[in-house]
Amino acid sequence: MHHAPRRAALQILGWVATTSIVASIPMRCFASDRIVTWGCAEGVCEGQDDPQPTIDLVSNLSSGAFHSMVVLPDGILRAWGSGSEGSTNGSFPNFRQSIVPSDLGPVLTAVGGGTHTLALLADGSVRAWGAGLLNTSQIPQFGQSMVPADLGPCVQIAAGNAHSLALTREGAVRAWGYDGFGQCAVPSDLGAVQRVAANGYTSYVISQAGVVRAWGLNSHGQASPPADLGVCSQLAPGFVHAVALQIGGTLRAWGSDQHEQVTACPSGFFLQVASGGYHSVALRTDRTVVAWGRNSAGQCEVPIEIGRCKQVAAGRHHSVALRVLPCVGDVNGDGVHSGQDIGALFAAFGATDPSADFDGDGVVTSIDFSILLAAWGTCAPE
Ligand SMILES: [Ca+2]
Ligand SMILES: [Ca+2]
Repeated sequence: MHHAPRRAALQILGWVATTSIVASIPMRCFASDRIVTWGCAEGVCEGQDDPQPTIDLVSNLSSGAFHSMVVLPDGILRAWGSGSEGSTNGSFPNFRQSIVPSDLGPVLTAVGGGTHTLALLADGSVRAWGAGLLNTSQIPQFGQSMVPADLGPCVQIAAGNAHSLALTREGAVRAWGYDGFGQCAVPSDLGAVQRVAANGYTSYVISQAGVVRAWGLNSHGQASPPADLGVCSQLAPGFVHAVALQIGGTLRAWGSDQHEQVTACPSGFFLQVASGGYHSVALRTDRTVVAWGRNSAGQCEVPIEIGRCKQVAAGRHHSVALRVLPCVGDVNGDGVHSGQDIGALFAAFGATDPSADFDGDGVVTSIDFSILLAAWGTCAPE
């Protein structure tokens, strides 16, 4: 393995990378040092768990139903999973959704639908590929990858199963692709919008005031946000449920509860939430990861060795997270050295706290403080 030296280094720091976390569920973890995937039991995945080649410095993790993507620092988009060059399993939808166009300019973000991919480029233009490059009105070719010629520069994008959404620089919400449930019929009274979101056959926005609106399929109440939802900053729709991150950092879920997507929604405080098909994944403020909902392929079995993360994403049968690489002296696990680490170390002084006990003698002492000072500034750049 060409990243064995780093694994060895992690082991020196007390990290032991393993490849099989839950014995009963085949999965591949630590496919790269940065990216961790889980779920993907045998027979329900085609490479979603295998970002190749190993990708290190990445940002803007996202997933479609059967594929995942990251953006490299120079704006290059990498994708893996179903619909790639290596797709051979006929039971998986192969519309080349994981094959990034070679002439794509620098990418800011990308999102995945059921079988298509949308990319927002640095110049504000939107590109799409995969299913829906044609509009045949036959599944799944509904024109969802036919970006409107008059779209203009955009600031955000979202993808449902077979439709696409964009928020233009001028503040308009545009939708195209499959409209069988009115998911492309953008309400005329949305007002100022800060975010668009989509999954399944439903579309969502968060207004500038933080109010969630939804339209399209409402088979399980997924398009009916709770009346007392309050101000929200993020929205993570699943296929027939939705989870919002409320302004105080708490989560609220609604829609289908068939797999306890709603009733198992965790309490506590969060930085980010993502939803796949029938499960959700969230990043707590301490950067640990929690997943709930349908666990048919192990998609909710968060690997215990995952450590702290900075972003999560979810597909139909898989989950994926971007790790904060562990480094000596990073007490709060945010990937950098700062005064917060010194404060956290002194708060744990004299106590048993593995996150600040760098020499592993079981107690936080001045020796650990000197180790922190010696390591100052050496965390890997994000
Ligand atoms: Ca830190
Ligand atoms: Ca110690």
